[in-house]
Amino acid sequence: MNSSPRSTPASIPDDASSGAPRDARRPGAHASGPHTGSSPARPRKDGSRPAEPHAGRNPAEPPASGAGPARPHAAWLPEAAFAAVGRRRVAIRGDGALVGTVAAEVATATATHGGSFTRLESGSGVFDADLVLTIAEDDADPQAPSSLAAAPHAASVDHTISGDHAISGRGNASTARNGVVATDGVVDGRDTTGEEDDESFRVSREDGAVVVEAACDRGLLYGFFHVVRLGEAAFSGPDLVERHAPATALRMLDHWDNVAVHEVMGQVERGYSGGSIFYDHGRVRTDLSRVEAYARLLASTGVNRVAINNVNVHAREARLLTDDLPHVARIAAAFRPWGIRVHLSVSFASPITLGGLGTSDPLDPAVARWWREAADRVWAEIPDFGGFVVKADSEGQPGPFAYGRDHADGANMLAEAVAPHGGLVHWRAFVYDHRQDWRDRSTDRARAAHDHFAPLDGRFAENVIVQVKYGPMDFQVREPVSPVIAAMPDTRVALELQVTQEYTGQQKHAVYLGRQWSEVLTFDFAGPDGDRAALPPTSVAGIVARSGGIVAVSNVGDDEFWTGHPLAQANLYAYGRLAWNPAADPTALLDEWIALTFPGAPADVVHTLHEVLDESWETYERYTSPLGVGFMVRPGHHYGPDVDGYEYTPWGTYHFADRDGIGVDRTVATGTGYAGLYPQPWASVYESLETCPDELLLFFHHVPYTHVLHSGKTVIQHIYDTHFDGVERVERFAAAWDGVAAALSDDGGHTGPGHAPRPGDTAHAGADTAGADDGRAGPGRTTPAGAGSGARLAARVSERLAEQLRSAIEWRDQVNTYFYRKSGIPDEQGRTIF
Ligand code: GCW
Repeated sequence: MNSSPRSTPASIPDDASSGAPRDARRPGAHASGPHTGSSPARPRKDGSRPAEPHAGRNPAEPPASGAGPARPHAAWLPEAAFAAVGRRRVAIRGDGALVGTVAAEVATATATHGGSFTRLESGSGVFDADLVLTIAEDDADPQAPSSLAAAPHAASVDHTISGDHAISGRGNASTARNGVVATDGVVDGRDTTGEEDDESFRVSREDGAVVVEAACDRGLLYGFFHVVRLGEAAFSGPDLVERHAPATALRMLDHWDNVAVHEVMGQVERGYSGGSIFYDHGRVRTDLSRVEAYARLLASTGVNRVAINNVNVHAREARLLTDDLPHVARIAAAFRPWGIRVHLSVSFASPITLGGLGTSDPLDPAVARWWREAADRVWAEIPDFGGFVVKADSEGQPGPFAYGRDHADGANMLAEAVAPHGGLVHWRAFVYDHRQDWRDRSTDRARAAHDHFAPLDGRFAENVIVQVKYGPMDFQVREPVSPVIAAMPDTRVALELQVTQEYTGQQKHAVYLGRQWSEVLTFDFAGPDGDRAALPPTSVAGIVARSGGIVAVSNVGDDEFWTGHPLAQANLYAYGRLAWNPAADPTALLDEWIALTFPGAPADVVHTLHEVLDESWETYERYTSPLGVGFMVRPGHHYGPDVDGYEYTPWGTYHFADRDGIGVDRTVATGTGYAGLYPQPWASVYESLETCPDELLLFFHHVPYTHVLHSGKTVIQHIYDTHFDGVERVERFAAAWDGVAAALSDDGGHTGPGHAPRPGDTAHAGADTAGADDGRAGPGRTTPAGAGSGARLAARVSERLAEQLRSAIEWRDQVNTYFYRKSGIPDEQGRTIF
């Protein structure tokens, strides 16, 4: 059993330097509000439409006057990604704030690419357009294109989370000829918390004309981006009817951004992408256009909640809850047009530090009153505020333990304060003793969250969500899925992932995490034999989607490319898409990201991007800590190898390597008993050496170096082989990138920030010639304004790959040498070990 952590502040030495240059400070312009509409333009002979004047502008785009080189990269929403929609006659009908957002997007796209758009009055009946985006109307004419759909939730859906596949023959009455219904995954076919607006939408295509219909404006926004993602494919192929809905109502990103630059952790704790988009050296930024651009990117992937400050709430940050509320309101206003609600991380000691009370005891009526009044003030300022995120009694953060109370006492007191406003409390389960004695073999950090939280199941208030990291330790490259997720059936449980690559290469290494998250989400507590793609209620996705949702720590900063490593954008993209549809194929999502971000890129560039990223998670695993044992990183900043870095520290992260063997005995029979925290059959699967999967062997067992894995290799030979192979893979990635970098460098268009067409910008003008919209500056084309961003992106990736290779070699040599010296067993292949 773990003792309660003490509440002295954690001091984490950190000599990490930020992974990205700090020069990316010039934000782009932002959308100027809903477009008022225009009439459809007459088609040209080639089917395209002439451009029209417009008022809207994509927030990631620079002002027309042109900005310096540090304009934020357009990421997966460059202008060219809107070509298919922008070339068409688009009609929008309906009310709601977010309909205005969609209208502004369509106005920009059609003006750029030569289409047209019309904003229709509610009630207008038949209209002629290639794409209709409409809010469902109760009295609609059943024959009109806009009323192809009945109520979006009318389709019956299995009691499972379904993947993004079409379910034949289950559609409701429809005029479409080949009626099919697709769902991205709705549990029981309904919004599972009842708290959100209906976010679903229905898409139908008849003779190439597409209708997107949604009950609410949020659904229309998601439906619009769905069509953008599909590009031309949205308008071709057989007629169909599909319904799409998110698997879970709560799809959230947490920021670990500090308002003041923390002396150890900097502006963004575990941030590898420059400064914060919200704060700058003690202030909330005045110019939030970068936040608006970010909100737009997130909305296009389906994220709908953002917590804007670090869960380690220091003195300056605590005041976001009080003095800074007007600024928080400004941030909320930047997110609002994109359907995203803002949350704050709060300090449990706020009644003392901000309120001047003598205590923050959750059972003290004065404390409860202080929180109620604080919540009232927040919601008075921000009526759609989301709620509070709390890290309590963890790594030095204050919490209820100081008063002999437990986590349910603490969370429920806050829950009561926010309940009148429909607010949520995200209470983190990342609680362990970070002051343990390495000599004490009975304390197991992996058990801690379960030991603290499972006994509290059923005691948390309705609006408390217990937020659980995917693994029992701390975002390692490989961990078993946390047993806490299945241990609290009467509690709303959210899954927490880490998009910021703290332990996975810090955005210096190209590591696509979509495959890891997919493995976690599809893990079935009922056993290994189920159909992973079906995501039953016993799967991680099935459990969290029901009521808790999915949360991740963001990887974004004020860097030109948003994420330091430009290819780390793929992680942010895949996170949003997987939170919407946990059954999605992560490799397909990667390809989707590549296609959107590098539209029109030559095949070898596309191929290389795929090669570098697709199995990069497994590659990183190969050259770092083996077989699930974890850590072996430099303490404090967590970058680079240090096999014994944590071995004698109080943090509880050990590998126990000696001359004979390695690994942590977490069995029930002879170890810490952690394996027994899983339901059957997993408890037995992990308990037994015969059945424990190789990749988790050292997490669950201490074995001799000569232990033979299921793969047929000994543990020691596996360590050598994977480390040599991991480096060879990175060498191949770097060489492949070198081969295509020039293709990107020649080309400012498709990788650069989107920009409005300007006279002389022939690569974009008109965009009505096949291929012209890809922005490639080939022979005879004028290099578009913004040229050079492709070169900068290529150079940034090259520089990062060089560092990845250097670091991977260091990992390989330190890990191999360490285990060769410990074990004395040579490499079968006689390769160089030091
Ligand atoms: O992974 C650890 C990080 C801390 C972080 C903590 C947490 C915000 O090293 O920097 O603190 O997890 O999740 O609270």
